[in-house]
Amino acid sequence: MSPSTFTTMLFLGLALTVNGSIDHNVTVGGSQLTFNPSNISAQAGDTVTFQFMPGNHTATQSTFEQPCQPFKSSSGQGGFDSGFMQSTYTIDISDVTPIWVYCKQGLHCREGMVFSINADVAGSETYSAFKARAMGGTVSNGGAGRAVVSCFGVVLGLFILAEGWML
Ligand SMILES: [Cu+2]
Repeated sequence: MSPSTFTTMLFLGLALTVNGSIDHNVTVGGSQLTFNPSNISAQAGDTVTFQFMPGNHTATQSTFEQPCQPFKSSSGQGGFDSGFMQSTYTIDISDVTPIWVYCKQGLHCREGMVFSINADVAGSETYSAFKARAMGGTVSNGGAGRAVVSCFGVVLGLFILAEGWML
């Protein structure tokens, strides 16, 4: 590998292991309720290491359909769950199937504390669609009400602003 490639990889925070796989570092929490970076692509053989900041966060696998619920396969098998962590937690990537992750602490998921691996770049199942779903934007059971209320708030705000200009 050329020195510039190596420098670029250091810049991206990627660590190349001896067998050519990459360990992706993801910071969980900190000054904001986020995973940082919030969406990555990873290859089979790579690992993802979550580094937990103080605040009792988790990295818990979910599904695109239910971002804030723990993953359960059709056969009833659960996904990974770091539990409430203070240090690091590493998962192995076995293929490029999208992996959806959230923080199960309090309302963190509803506030957008979600993460994805190999989400669609375009199309319906993107990271931003997943995050919107987590925050209730496209969910019909209860989430829609919140979106309507905030939309109403914006309209009301604009109306008050317009009134202010006219006076
Ligand atoms: Cu959290």
